[in-house]
Amino acid sequence: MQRRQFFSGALAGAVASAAVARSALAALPEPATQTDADSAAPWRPEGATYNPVLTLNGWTLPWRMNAGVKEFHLVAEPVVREMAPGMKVNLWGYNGQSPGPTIEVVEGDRVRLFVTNRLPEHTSVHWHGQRLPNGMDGVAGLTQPAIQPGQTFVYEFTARRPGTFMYHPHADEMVQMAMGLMGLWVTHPRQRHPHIAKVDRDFCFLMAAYNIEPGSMTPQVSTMLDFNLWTWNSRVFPGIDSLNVRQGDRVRIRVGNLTMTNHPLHLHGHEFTVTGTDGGPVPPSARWPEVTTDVAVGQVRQIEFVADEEGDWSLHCHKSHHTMGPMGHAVPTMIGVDQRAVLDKIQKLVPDYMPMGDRGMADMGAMRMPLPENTLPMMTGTGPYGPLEMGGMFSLLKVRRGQKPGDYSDPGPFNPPVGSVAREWTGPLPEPVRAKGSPPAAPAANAPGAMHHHGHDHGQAAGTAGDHSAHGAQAIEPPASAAPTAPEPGLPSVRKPATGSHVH
Ligand SMILES: [Cu+2]
Repeated sequence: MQRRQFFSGALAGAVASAAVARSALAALPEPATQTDADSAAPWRPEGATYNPVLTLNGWTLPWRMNAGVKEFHLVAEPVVREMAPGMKVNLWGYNGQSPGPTIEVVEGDRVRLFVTNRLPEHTSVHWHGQRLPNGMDGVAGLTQPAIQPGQTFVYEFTARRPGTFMYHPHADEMVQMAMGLMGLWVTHPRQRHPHIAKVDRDFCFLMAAYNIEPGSMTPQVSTMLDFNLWTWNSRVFPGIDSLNVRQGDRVRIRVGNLTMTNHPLHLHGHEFTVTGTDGGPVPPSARWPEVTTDVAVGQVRQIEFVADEEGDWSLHCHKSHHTMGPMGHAVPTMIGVDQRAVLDKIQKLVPDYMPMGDRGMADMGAMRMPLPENTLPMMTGTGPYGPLEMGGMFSLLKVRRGQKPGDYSDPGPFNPPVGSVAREWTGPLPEPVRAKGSPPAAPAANAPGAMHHHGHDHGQAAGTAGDHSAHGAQAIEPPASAAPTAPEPGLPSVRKPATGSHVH
């Protein structure tokens, strides 16, 4: 689907009547816009020698070349962003979308950026992380007058450093960023750089947080800390596109943080290194392996790895309330509380009251609770095996052997090899090792794994025949090598991983 109005089209039509009719704006490139929330295919301008980035649920802003200068036109304006199917919000963005389009150039490029303000208040654009003349730094009041509504300003500088940067207003900043006014900037190295690897896939996204009352459509702009929507490119799970790669690809993910808190970004199934920040490439001697890296406020992190394990691997913020939807606040802890006794009384006062949370909150993932209009559930999403119970900053790295080079399309759910999926076990079990002095918990009435262990004869301590008849019919017999073995006598009951034991 063609979602963009490319400048290539505008260039070809420069002498067409439409351009004449717009003579008042003849000096300005036509502003390209985008409202579709799908990830646009990477944009490779003719003659480009770099591998372009894919902006998750976003796009790259086309430029026009004018006497050796790359000209961009950003329009700051109110936009409607679909955060996930079922929720649309009023934000401020650039060129039809929040965040704005990614600006993608090459080290040494001369760039000219026209910024038109169609917001109801003044603004400016700060080019976060760039080397530039002080007067191009975009701090309203300090380095330039603010851009008043209706005005167009021009910024011009040379993209001197390769790396990942951001752009955002430096005028009424708290309000304008709380409304989603921001974007990413990628400068590719002009030549082979000793600290910048060639990658097969290059993804980027920007983290933003919003506070939108359930049932409403516009962020509360005076919020300082208590945000309830944790977004990547102003999208939340399950509205965030997956990162689809070919097995063996070297993958780079560039992440900027313009929220008001840090986000420990965690990738499953692979180790990565941080190869760059908004300060530039990290020398290889200063890198170390991680599976989680913190992206603090106002920072950019580039992570890189070889995607050598097939599967659907979670990529998410490790703050668990950041992988939840907007209903996450003000839910009392009810674990272990039997609400049945008071339910009648509560429902007399609050007829819609639903008892929940007494066994944890996973019920929320499956429950179809009545929600205010335009509000996403707190925990949502469904995988091949059931509800995912996620929201917010969560997506998938999909690694597939059969993914074609350069093909970014979603390959669908992973089809794991037979026998490689965790499954219910109803055979004999080793006695669980317990902390000394803790009383055994009463088995939950609905827990199929409730154990009936007596004595210490591990070989025969399995559930009774009754257990097997209750839920053993569909049990999968594991391969012989996977059969649990009794701990060897004489070994300590708590073992360190170094012993090679598999008691977890
Ligand atoms: Cu987070």
